[in-house]
Amino acid sequence: MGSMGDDDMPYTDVLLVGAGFASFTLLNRLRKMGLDVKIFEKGAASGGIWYWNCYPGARVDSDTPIYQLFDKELWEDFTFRERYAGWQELRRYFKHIEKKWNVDEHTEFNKHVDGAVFDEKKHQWVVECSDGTYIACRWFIPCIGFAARRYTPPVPGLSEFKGDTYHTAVWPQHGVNLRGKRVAQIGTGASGIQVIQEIGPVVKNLTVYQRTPNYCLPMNQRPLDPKEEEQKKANGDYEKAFNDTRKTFSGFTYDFVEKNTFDDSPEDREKFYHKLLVEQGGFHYWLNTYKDMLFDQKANDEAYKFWRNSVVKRVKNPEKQKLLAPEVPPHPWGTKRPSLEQRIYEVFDQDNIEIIDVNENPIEAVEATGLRTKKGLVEVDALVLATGFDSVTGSLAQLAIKSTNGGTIADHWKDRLQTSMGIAIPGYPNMFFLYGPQAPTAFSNGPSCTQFQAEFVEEAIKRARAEDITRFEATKEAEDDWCKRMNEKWDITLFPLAKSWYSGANIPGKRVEPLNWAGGMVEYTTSLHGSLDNNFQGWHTDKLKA
Ligand code: N01
Repeated sequence: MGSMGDDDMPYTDVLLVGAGFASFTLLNRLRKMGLDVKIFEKGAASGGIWYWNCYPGARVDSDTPIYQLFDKELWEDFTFRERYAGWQELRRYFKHIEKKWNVDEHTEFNKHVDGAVFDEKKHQWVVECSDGTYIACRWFIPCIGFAARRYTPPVPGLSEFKGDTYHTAVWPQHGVNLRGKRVAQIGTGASGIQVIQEIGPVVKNLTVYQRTPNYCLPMNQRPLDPKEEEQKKANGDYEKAFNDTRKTFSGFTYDFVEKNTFDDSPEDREKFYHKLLVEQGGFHYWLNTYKDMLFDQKANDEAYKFWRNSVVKRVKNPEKQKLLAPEVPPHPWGTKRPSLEQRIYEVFDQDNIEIIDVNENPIEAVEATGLRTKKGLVEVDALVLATGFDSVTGSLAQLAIKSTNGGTIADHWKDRLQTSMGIAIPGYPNMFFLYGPQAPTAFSNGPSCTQFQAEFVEEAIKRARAEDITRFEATKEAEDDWCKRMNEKWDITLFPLAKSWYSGANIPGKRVEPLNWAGGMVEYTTSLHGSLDNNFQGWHTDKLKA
């Protein structure tokens, strides 16, 4: 960073990295305060994850109306067409925001931030981009989400494959025609399930290499009637839904019920499960269920049993039944992210689909024409890697953002993941990050989490400016306290019993620890705002000396 501190360096009050929900809501809030705000986005268009997620079937798993910014200016003249929006519609929505809020005026696309260093004399960040340019800013706010670093497992011989290889996280923007092809796919997470459901019916054959079955839930997708949605808006239903998200554990409109699993008789429990799983669909079976489901193994076993029965009824092939819904659950129900499906079990059951359990039959090698296990070589034309991300921490840790104490964020996290309230890090003054580690992030509806964090950032900057504070930094004590609370919340749940990307266990060699705040949205936002109201408790605040 040779040119740090140059007087002719471009300057902006706020630099937001990434052009998704988080940066758009911040842009609108902060420029209303008279601040000069810029967005740098490495992709060619806005949408954040919805720019990259364009694989067949990519679709969100939060329902309308809460998967959007809760701003009347935006929702009054945009109506989603389905209960769960697909990637094309989400891109249409981002275009709507761009137009309505003149986002382009503030945004540079194809602009990749590499790193940053803090100038102690000026209380500014100097940010370096991969095109060799620099910009200075008072506030530096990465909004790059939890899935900005894709993961490809070290399968031997991957580069030997002569067919086409596609990773779901960087699917070609122009699309891929897999009709009539022989396809192999590794991975059955949220992305993998959606791809299988979409391509299964059109490919010649599909071999799925599964490590862990996904406990999928019926999406109960349906088209939305525009007139009915307008009526809901007029009745105040949208505003009510947005307000409800503030009161729940995960920023959805519903929450765990105030009952334990065995408070109900077996008959009532069956009825209740049926209502959640079959009638309501979506995440109701996960987040609107008995309050002990994610804490008590026996309660969890009941939930698994009911879910398993529902799957077994849909899969006729007995071998596939065992692979998709084993009698003994490999991990407690709901401790890995369940995917929402529309017809996945019928598709899995098709004769042109084979499931290979890689625990029994590890992939020995990828060869020029296909994948080899001890069962032999499966020849394919294309290979889909639906193998996910170095989730939650990988996004920020890959950037060369220097601490004022020396080292990078990756160095700061060498011995343990540590942040203050999942929004700031000691040694990183005037920097906040949204939808990242140690926040409700992956346990929440994305727009809820980002907007509630944005409200905090807006308020913190407002108060800092009102008091001429130019250096605003989390304290070490606040960070230690948050880490302690992170572990306390996590340890009492069943989540530690799953090998999941929620805890880093999906990446060989990555330390296993809680990556997301498991204490719920309400306690989270109360902690954030409490720190400001309590005379900046947990923050060092300084002014520039004249
Ligand atoms: O990634 P994943 P994803 N050999 O990590 C498997 C959000 N999202 O891209 O479960 C064989 O979930 C791995 O196996 P295992 C959403 O929050 C949302 O699907 O670790 N298999 C797993 O099956 C989501 O949860 C939407 O044992 C290997 C898969 O690869 C998150 O992003 C859509 C392997 C990876 O699944 C991530 O989803 C898409 C190996 N060596 C994404 N290594 C919606 O809104 C890994 N796997 C719906």
